[in-house]
Amino acid sequence: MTRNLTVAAAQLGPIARTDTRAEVVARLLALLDEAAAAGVELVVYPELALTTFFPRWYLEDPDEIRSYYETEMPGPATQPLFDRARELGIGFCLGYAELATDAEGTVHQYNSQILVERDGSHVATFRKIHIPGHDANEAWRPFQHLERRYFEPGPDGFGVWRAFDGLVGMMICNDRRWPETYRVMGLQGVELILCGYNTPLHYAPDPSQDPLQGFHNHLVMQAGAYQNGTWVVGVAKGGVEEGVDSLCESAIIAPSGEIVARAATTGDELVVATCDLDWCQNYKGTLFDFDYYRMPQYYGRITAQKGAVLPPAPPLTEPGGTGGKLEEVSPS
Ligand code: CDT
Repeated sequence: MTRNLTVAAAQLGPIARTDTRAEVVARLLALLDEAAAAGVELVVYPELALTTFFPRWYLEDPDEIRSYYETEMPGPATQPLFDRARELGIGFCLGYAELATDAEGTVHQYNSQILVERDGSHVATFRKIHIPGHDANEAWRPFQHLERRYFEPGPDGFGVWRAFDGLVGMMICNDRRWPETYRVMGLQGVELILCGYNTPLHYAPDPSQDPLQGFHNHLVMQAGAYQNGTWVVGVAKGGVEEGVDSLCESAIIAPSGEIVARAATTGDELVVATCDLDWCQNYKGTLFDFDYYRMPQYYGRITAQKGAVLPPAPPLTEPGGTGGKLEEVSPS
């Protein structure tokens, strides 16, 4: 049995600080047209796909900060994307910075992804949960990663929606590094996880990780896919943007954990794969049959605590003891 869905990761190269929404949307439309010609049914764009990755700067002008957010989706600049996608019968997932006003009138700043069905209907808006980086200006860094200044964690958790004839979930960039992200969706039967990312190649707190960025990116998504029997689509905005080099390597990963399609360039590129959603059952119904094999009675710490709680340390010295060290034995 097969339930095939042809999906595209629509990788983007750099977006300059001066690029207008109209210029960016024209690039999104070009990828959408290419997707239509390839028979794609769902196009996944990256995180914060409408602007440059502004958290790399400590911005102080409120008007400039506000200029990076969308107050409506679609808005005037993004309406052409919604219109063309509906005409073509293609669904899409788009990352953007969102200003959302709640019922009490409080304005929230989220790092969001919208999912739109092939008929143009709104499936869901997901707001990033694991907000990385820092919130204060850290002048020692060659560039900032101020997501914790510009975004608050999404309030809704990791949902899974019936869409595209399957069960679809979303996560954004740093969310992909956390196993709980996938498992919470796995426990809702997820078959396809959509993830946009912006990952600078340089990690200032520990540059020894720089050459491993590509490895870690695929490692976490491949493990999450396999351990939960789901497809994962990871889509980069990468290349050298405003002097900062970011990872590309967008990939579509099968429930086996194998990469079935990946980007070859560091620019705008469409990566296409036909995903058999029924392949998920090979894993969900065997090795990762959660209902049969999981042992949640031993997983309480996962939600009961946040940081690690270490076992008690042995006392350094005990009367007549060695403080845990083996006594030296002199050769006889
Ligand atoms: N955008 C985003 O979430 N990027 C992070 C960088 C972490 S380093 C501050 C990522 O996980 O790729």
